[in-house]
Amino acid sequence: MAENSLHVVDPEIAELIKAEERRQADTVKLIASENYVSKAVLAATGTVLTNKYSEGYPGKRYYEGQQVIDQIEALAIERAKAVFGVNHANVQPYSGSPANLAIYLAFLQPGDTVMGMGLPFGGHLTHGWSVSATGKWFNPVRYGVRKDTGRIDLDEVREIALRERPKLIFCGGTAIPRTIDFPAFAEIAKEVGAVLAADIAHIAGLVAGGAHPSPVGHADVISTTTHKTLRGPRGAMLMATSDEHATAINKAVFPGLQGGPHNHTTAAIAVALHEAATEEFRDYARQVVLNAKALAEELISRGFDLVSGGTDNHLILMDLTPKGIGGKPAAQALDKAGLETNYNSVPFDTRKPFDPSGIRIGTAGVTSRGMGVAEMRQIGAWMDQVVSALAKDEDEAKHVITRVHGEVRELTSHFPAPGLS
Ligand code: DSN
Repeated sequence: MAENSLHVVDPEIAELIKAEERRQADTVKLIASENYVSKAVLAATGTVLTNKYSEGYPGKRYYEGQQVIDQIEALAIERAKAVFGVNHANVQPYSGSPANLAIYLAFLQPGDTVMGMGLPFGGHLTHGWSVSATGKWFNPVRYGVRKDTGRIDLDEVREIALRERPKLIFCGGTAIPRTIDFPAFAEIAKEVGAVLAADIAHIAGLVAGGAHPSPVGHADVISTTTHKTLRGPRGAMLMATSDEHATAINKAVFPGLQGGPHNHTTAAIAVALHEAATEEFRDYARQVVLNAKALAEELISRGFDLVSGGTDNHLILMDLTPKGIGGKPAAQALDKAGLETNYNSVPFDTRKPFDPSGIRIGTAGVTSRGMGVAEMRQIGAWMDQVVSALAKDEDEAKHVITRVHGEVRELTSHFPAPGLS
């Protein structure tokens, strides 16, 4: 009803949402952890399901009135099990960090040792980084990548694990451009008696779509957000194969860490998983990787220094040091030109995290818009033009940014983003 519409009730917020929609439509989204969800996922998110409390799990709740919610959550769980080939799924974690915290609560005591990839090497805060509760309340030990290859050295990981005897090992992270060797991590975890957690937040859509090996059968628990390459709402899931691990995880999520699940998000996760089970999604996942490889090749041909020399997945991490410019000013200039990335530390970075040497790029969003290899080559050229101009001269950079911004808007007008009107 018109009198209840957002525009009437709160025109200020309505206008801001419209402005953000316009911004998203006009921008080339290259943030590796973002995507565009479908109209169906958006529709499920904005529903009356937000009105309902459902502490507990399907069939065992602490509030009445769960006749419908139980069916929605059960459907989301079944779809997660089918898409990822797991025996158990918990679709309630509010997002990736709470999901990972639940793993600690399930398997560790405060002070126990956790091993994860260091944040500047591509790990996540919750893998035991010092500023995170996981680094303060547990004993973190870290692995990184080799300086010469930019890749994880599994011999080094094994050495650290044998020395430190962690109870929990995380593999996966937020800025890893290469395939994660789940079987090798599983062997190391088994050797030291650790629980292996695969954090596939970034690559979940690629795993679901068959474009990255699956951790199933190797990792004891799998953690993922649902909104990155998987293209669902802001949320998370935890998955396990064994009953024992699943029971520990379920108890940790509720009542260990969380209260009522966000039922509107659960429904949207179910919709996203329904979409992820299609052949169309498999094509998308394959294209995400092809696009990342094409963009990486273009950038390398233009003299950019890519960590590990390229990519196997959706993600590119570049060190801008050879271009004579920091990651932050580069990301800011690219954003002004309509190319949205984030500044990021690179392995062995000598600069601070708030002003690091690199930028991180991802191809999930552009692939969801239907862009392909030709567009990736164009985007690589634009990035080069903006960064090179910025490194040379501020005035010249202004002209280049204005020109590229116009060209970006022309390109985006031919590739409507899913979910946007
Ligand atoms: N913030 C996410 C990312 O951008 O990778 C990780 O939590």
